[in-house]
Amino acid sequence: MAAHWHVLGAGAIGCLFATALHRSGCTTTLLLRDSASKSTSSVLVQRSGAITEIQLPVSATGDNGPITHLLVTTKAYDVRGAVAAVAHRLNSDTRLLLLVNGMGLAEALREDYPTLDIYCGTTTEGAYRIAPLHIRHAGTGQTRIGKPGQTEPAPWFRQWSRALDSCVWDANIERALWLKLAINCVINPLTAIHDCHNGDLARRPELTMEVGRLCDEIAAISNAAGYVNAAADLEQAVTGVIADTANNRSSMLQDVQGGRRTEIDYITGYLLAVAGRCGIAAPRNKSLFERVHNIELNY
Ligand code: KPL
Repeated sequence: MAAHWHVLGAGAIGCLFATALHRSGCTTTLLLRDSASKSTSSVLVQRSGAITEIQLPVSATGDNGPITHLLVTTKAYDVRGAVAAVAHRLNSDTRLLLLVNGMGLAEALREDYPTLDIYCGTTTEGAYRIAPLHIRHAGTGQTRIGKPGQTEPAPWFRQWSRALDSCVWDANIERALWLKLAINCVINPLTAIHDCHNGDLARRPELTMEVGRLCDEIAAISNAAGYVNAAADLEQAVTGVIADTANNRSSMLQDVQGGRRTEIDYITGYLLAVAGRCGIAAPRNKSLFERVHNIELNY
């Protein structure tokens, strides 16, 4: 029987995956802080100009039904609070899949809920929120899912591979998460600080030089932390993502433009913590970290 997924974090990625799972035959419920006594909500997904409306069941986080499969797609800084709001609905059989920016949160959740079965993922699907429960699916990407130390896919994974165009089980998910973190450490703060599209990092020579210097610094940290493969391919990987997402505004730039808190603590902040533990100096990343925090202070 298909698993029943509850989705915590009804932003762009949450709505995209909730509707994809629903279309593939899984019961998929959106968890909302306040469901206003509604039993369903319509989610609008815009693709190449066409809009599809999908009715999804909704449940208030404070309701009581047990949750067997929980997908968490909130902002990084909301993860622990959001999971705490549904903790009374979780048990030792619950599978939790964390698909958020940054790193460090799976470890935090494992400490908060030692008996919970926690998986991690990363995606390059391009989705943007236009309005509450209204998203644009701008580009198909790949989703990688795994659990540290688990080589075989989890039983529920088959549904995910059916639901998404490209979804793989990654036996070394930590490496994938680190590479994504490294890419975000370069693109997100630079675009937020310079108020530019991702593609400008390849078009403006002073920014392209800074991309190179940051990649060198992050490669040294990656090496020291044991992510040797990520270190070797980093600049190529970053340049590839800049080219593929040239017309995008990074999530951090969107947060800054919207006057919202950014995820810098979970992206560059996590990298700096690893650099500190490994005894590697990271002045360029430290400077970006401080500059993004200064922008937030001036909202
Ligand atoms: O993940 C992203 C983000 O904006 O958070 C990138 C890959 C930089 C695409 O914009």
